[in-house]
Amino acid sequence: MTAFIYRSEKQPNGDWGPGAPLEGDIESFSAAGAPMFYDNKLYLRQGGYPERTFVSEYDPNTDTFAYPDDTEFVNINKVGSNNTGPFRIGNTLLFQSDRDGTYDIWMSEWNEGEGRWDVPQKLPSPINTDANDEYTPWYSQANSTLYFSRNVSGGQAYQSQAIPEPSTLALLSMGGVALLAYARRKRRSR
Ligand SMILES: [Ca+2]
Repeated sequence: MTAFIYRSEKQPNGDWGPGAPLEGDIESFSAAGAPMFYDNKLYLRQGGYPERTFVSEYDPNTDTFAYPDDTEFVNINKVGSNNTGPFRIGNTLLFQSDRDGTYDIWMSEWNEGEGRWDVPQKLPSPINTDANDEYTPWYSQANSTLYFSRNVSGGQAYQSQAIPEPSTLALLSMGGVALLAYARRKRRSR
């Protein structure tokens, strides 16, 4: 069975139009999870387990999506673990992975010379915890904030503050000098 990714376009009157599946070779790819579109590339998760990240090239001339490929994720889709929930901003890719126990948020930098994402680094504490799952990273440029989920009792959303850009997290991961006021604030549950 194939799970399609649908899209809906906003109408002139402000309403969302009816959903329609993406067209192109992507039609024969069984996708799962929320995709992320960036710079004419659709980052998505293949259905089933383990969870792996793929990318599909969008052709604006034909309005079609190519069959997803995972070649550039050779360092991301580690065998024996789940690696998905991709969020790209610039040349930084954030994703969730359980390659080191519980789910954590990892980051990787784009390697233009090799045409693939570099060996990822796990974001430091207090973003990640050994005891709980952290996933679904989403970085907001508007307020320089990383949003993510942590699976604790009841489930809660977290945000970390004062991260000028995701690549700054690499300095923290490597134990570099942290010039940032670096804090976590738990959002009120509703
Ligand atoms: Ca964790």
